[in-house]
Amino acid sequence: MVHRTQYKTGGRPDGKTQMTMTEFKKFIDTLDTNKDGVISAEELSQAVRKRGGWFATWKGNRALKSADANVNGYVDENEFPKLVAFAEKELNVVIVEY
Ligand SMILES: [Ca+2]
Repeated sequence: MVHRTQYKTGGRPDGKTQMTMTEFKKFIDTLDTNKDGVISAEELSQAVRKRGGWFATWKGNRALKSADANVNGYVDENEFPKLVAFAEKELNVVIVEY
């Protein structure tokens, strides 16, 4: 197992934001603006919009569809791995596990 401690969060040479799974869960909590415990399509869209980009809303809706395995409009704990994949792809976040 490789510990990539040489980079601080946000300081990666590829410009991506690096965070641990724990940090990522805290980050996801901040996306849950109405605190109902699930990330809705709108909340995910807001997250993408915050990161900028003129096509952010479109991407957010599209990403949620790919993350929302049981197509109920929300991403729950069971779908968390897909949320991780979404963040890595769309939010320039790299999750490091240790
Ligand atoms: Ca919510």
